[in-house]
Amino acid sequence: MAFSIKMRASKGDKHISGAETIVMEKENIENITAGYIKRALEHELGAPDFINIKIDKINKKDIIYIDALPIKTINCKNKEDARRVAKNLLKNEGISDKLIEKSFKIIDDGGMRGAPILNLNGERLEPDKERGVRVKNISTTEELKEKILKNNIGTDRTVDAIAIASKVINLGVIAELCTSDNNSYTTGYVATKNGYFRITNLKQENENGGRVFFVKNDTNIEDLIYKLENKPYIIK
Ligand code: PML
Repeated sequence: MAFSIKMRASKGDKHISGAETIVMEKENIENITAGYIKRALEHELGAPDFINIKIDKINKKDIIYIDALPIKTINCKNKEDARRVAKNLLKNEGISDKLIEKSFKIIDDGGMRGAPILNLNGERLEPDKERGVRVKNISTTEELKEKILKNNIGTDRTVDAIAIASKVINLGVIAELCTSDNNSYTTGYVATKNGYFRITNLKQENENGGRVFFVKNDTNIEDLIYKLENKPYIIK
């Protein structure tokens, strides 16, 4: 048996902290959980009003192991430059200018807990348009985390995001566009089958953040959402 551990914390009605992992031994649950609670309590916005810890047993044989997408950082001097880079990466995947504009507007408007799923006609496919879809049941190996952090390939946020991006692309999502909802974190990314492209200055400080998933028109949306939320993935 393995276990999925998830933490989310909020202050007022704002989500301020979240983390999750999959552990193979039940002996590790206590330590990880304590670390997550500490992380939530020490949040820069002050202690949360609400912390939710969820621990689910999962079958080891249900876990899918995949390689992380290759990570590349593209340094851009300003937001205009960064958005042009993001746009080109998305256009290469057959996403139209109009749809790219629409997706930038969604992330810039901010305020969504999850991500909308857009098909190539620009239609929103997720049933709950307020909430969007959240990718869950993911974990990165310690080796991947170390490789990213020790070699300065990315940050803690990269470690969390590479898990999401690698899982969604593995499940057939054409591309993901993301900027951080952290005020001061301005590096965002575009993920495609060709890699995880970190793009500096994809937003300016204090602007909203968000993520969008692009899928083919013939996607089986119920199946995709079920797997995005429930299928356990370990990214190595
Ligand atoms: C990066 O790799 O540096 C970009 C990470 C964006 C993470 C978005 C978030 O904050 O959740």
